[in-house]
Amino acid sequence: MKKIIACQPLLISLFLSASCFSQNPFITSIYTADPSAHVWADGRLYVYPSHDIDPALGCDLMDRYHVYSTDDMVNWRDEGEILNASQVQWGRKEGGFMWAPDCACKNGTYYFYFPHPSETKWNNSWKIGVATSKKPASDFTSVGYIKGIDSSSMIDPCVFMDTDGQAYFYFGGGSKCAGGKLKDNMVEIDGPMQKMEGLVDFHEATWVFKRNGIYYLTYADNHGRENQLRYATSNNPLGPWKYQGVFLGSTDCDTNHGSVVEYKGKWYMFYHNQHISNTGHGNLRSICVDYVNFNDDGTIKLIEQTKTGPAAIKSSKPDTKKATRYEAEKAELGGGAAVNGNYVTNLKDAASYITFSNINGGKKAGRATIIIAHANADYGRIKLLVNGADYSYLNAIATGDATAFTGKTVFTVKLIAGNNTIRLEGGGKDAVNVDYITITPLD
Ligand code: FUB
Repeated sequence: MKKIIACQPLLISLFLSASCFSQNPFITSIYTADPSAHVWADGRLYVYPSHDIDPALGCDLMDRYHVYSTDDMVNWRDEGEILNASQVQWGRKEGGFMWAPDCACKNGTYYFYFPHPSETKWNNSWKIGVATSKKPASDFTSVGYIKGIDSSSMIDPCVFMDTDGQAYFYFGGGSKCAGGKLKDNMVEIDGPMQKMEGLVDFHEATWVFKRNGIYYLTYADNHGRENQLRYATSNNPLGPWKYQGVFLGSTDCDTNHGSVVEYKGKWYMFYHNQHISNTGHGNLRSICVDYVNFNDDGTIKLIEQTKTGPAAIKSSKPDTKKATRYEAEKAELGGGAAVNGNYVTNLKDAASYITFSNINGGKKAGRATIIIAHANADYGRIKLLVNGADYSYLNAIATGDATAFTGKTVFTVKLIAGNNTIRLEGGGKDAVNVDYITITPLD
């Protein structure tokens, strides 16, 4: 078996989309759900979703969060993993159950709020954890949880920052929704939490935003096996709320969960469906985005769920960075993976692998984005290991033909300084052919 790797520096766009539309789902390399979107002071829009782990076991195995950002609504940057259940000191010892999160920013500190149980009996021990960072999408440290709130089924935190700088905290599940003020430290509730009055058929997934002086509270209902999103309005961030109806129909998942945000003059709805996994009501979900349109009286028109997604808006500066390309056919191969001309064929069974053993991490450890260029007729999966750390499965979306190398699976990891090893293993779905990988430092 050969063990030679070719390195060749090149300048590429990190995020590959040549389309004028984002396409839905817009994140395809891993499964993501429950997107909370925010625009921060650097002018980028950040999405904080939860991460469905493949193969799914209900929502039990969800144990980490990735973040994505954009400045044009089409080219999305994978910012990498920001928190793992193993880093939550007070968390359930078995891990898992890192459900729908949210993020807020106050005085230059980013506060990441995430629901997670503290006990094996997860459903009675929910807490809302907090992790903080000086950056929007990296270097988060778990700092504890919000004290003194209900632990039974109370999930899905949402933090809304009003225009006067007051932060409000909401959460809810199991048909109960509560809200209250946050103290300036952003980790303690100021006064009692209040039941949100006026919501009809509330299930979970609270999101609050403000437009033209009207407060909106959106939430998932209990509709059949496929929840819808409903909303209510108020002239007060803590209600009482006036019920307004359904504004996002079922997306074909059991669950529904989303956020509404304004970016560069347009309003967007982030939500999830299961169009990639197509497992029928499954827990392998993918995040999508479409326009939100309002009527003159402030009510929301029913969201049109599209395959194209929104159009690109002008980017402030092109996101180009220096990438290094490593040819797959020059890496170490085994278990059925074999060279075919200038690419590697048959990455399929768990035993098959491609090992790139001299990936250059540069002078300083940091985040780097891996792009795997692949071709496969049907849906494939690739297991990714970096320096032995198992990132589990990435999706290799079908390119329609086993020689059409249009597939780009994008994923951000942490590399150490100097030499790194990246190993791709078969994922047991359709055979994947790999042409090359590129590595682009992010930090
Ligand atoms: O993703 C896990 C859970 O499913 C979320 O917390 C709920 O809102 C539902 O989407």
